[in-house]
Amino acid sequence: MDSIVEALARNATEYPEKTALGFEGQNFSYTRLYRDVTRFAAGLKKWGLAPGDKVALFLENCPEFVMAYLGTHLAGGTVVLVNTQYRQVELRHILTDSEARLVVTGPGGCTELDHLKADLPGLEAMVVVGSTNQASGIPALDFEAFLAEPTAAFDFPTAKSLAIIAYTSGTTGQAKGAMLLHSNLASNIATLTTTWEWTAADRLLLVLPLFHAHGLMVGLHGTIWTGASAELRRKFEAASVLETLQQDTNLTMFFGVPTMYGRLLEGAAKLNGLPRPLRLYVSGSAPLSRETFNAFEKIFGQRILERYGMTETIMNMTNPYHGERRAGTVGAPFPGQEARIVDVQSRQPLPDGETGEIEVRGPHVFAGYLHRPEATAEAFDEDGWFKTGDLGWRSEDGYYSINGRARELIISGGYNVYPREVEEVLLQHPSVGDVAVFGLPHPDLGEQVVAAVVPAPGQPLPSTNELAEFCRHQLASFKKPRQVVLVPSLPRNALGKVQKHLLREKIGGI
Ligand code: MLC
Ligand code: AMP
Repeated sequence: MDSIVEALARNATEYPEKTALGFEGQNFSYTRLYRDVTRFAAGLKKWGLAPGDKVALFLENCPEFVMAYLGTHLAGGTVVLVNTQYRQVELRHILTDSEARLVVTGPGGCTELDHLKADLPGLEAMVVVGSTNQASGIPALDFEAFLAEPTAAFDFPTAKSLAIIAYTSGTTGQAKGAMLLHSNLASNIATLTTTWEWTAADRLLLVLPLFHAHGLMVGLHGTIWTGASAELRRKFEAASVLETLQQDTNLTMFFGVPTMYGRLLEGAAKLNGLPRPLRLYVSGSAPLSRETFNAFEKIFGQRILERYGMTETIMNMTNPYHGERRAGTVGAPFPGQEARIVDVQSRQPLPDGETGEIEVRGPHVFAGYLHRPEATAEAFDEDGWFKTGDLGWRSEDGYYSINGRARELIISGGYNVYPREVEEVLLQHPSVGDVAVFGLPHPDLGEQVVAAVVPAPGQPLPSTNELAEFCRHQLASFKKPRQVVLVPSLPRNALGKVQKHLLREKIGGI
């Protein structure tokens, strides 16, 4: 099986009436979902999509997301994933860089994109889920009306064709499009589903956003691959998840980021009765604290399985399904994939117990960054090892732990924030003379975005609210600083580089 959409087609034959997706009271059987996917693919063909063309999804969780995602693959297109919180800066860059011809979005996205019309000459149309009451701008097509009846059978995508472009930032502040092939998606989900013993009998509560790897390439792909079911939610809400955990007796799995587990624990303290244990609770995308792991076991009666992934590599490592799930570790590489720890300078492998950079290799690793051969070359060594930028070590009995990052990255509630991108926006504010952005611990989000600001001479002093609002107009709102500290100057080393560890010490006391 070379692609997820091929697995869907197979399951439409094998389990025609079985529910693939549930969403707000609607049920999509495998037959119905495959038919809708085919109709979206036919709509794309009719519209004029050529193989290899890019279709961006700027859409919150809903069945239409799944139809457009798999329909694009069936039509031979490539999907560009766009976080629905992204605003002008991110949208302008991603939609231009990816050369997307079409965007599938909702009414909110439609308005947001209309403002950018002049900057997006390559964007030919929007397919809108919901009302399309826009005044002017980029042509908007109604999702239902866009669907068409196929006139001929589709070929499934080939293993080496481009399935997804997923943007992930770097030290430069400009996000790079990670190119994932169908073979990356298929090989990773094959080893993951086998390892976690995911079968057609499973039912997943899927509350993670589908526009990132965790929700899409684990939650949705695993469901379709195995012929299982998923109850899809528009978004995560602790109270409604807890209610479902108590009431839906067919549920077998839940996947979340650590912030979600923290909120479930808070909510469970107020519950009458305990949530039902599931077959599998998985956490990833950010470090799960030992406290949360232990408290969850105490209250939910289950040890969370922590795994480690990345946009460029999908899922790298997992704690064992059988055997010890060890708190504070991410387990070992999935079968068929490799990992090692190397010295950051010499790039030589290190012995167990020593901290270095984690490198990974295998069929799950992406094909490179779109239009960026230099960044791609830098990310790999000559033997094909991919440099993750995560620091970690391996125990003698083979468990990996992540204990730092070689690159500047803040992970807030499972979303990545690259300081440079926020700094570039803040520097445009007239009251900001100089700025350094970094992360500090936060009880709910894991880390929060903090800005140390040197006020510009002769300008009014900026406040946290004012700078947060300034960012919100241009960037995803989760990137805005939650704390702004005014400082007379930034500590710099002899080379002029800001010493953020000193700011973290001074401002955060760590
Ligand atoms: C939302 N907000 C956040 C935030 N999420 N602020 C900081 N960090 C976050 N993660 C802000 C919004 O901007 C908004 O601000 C306010 O909180 C309310 O928005 P909301 O949408 O109602 O928030 P909430 O429901 O509380 O969202 C929290 C969350 C969400 C944890 C449910 O962040 C989430 O779904 N995180 C999952 C991310 C994820 O899937 N990551 C996987 C990446 S893949 P304002 O000011 O506008 O009101 C990957 C690879 C791997 O990393 O290994 O998996
Ligand atoms: P992204 O680029 O959004 O895919 O984020 C990937 C990054 O999330 C990784 O490089 C890690 O830094 C982090 N990450 C993912 N899973 C874990 C985990 N279980 N523990 C610690 N960090 C993690």
